[in-house]
Amino acid sequence: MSPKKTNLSEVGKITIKNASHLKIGIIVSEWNSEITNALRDGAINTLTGSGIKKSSILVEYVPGSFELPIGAQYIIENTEVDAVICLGCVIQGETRHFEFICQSVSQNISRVSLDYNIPVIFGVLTTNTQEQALARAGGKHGNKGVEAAATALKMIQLRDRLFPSQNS
Ligand code: DLZ
Repeated sequence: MSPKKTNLSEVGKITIKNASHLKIGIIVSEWNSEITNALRDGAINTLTGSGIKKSSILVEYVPGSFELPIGAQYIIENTEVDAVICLGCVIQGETRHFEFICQSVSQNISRVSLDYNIPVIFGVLTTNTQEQALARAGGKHGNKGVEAAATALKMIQLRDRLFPSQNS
């Protein structure tokens, strides 16, 4: 039986303990900026809606999605963030660029997360067309930035449950 499909855009407001003490990094790819800026705004609204101060959300930019992992690593090494959200949009073109970028970004976001023991969230759209991307950046399929922010908050909740003394 297939698992129940959950659209995290519909999770609503996530209540998180000590939200006002949390710091979140957001790293945004400038490639396809109309889409990635919409993802960024969705993520910020979700975080502030859960009680995180706007001044505790650090937003930085990289040229393309390929640079998201090193951007996340720079943020982690130079700030005290509880999670980093990586936002990008890779649209299939006529060459194999798409495959190389998607593979590298997904593997390296995962690597940075495990190397630094911090949630680094994969909020990267990988679509065939710009229309499909727009539909997932505030259109009929929700906003992947909202989902990425909700995922970051859920991972922080998990950390706080499993390591309560270190993060209370
Ligand atoms: C070069 C490139 C191409 C063709 N397409 C995209 C894309 O759809 N989305 C994206 O985020 N970035 C793209 N890039 C740029 C690469 O991510 C990267 O910035 C460059 O290859 C330089 O390393």
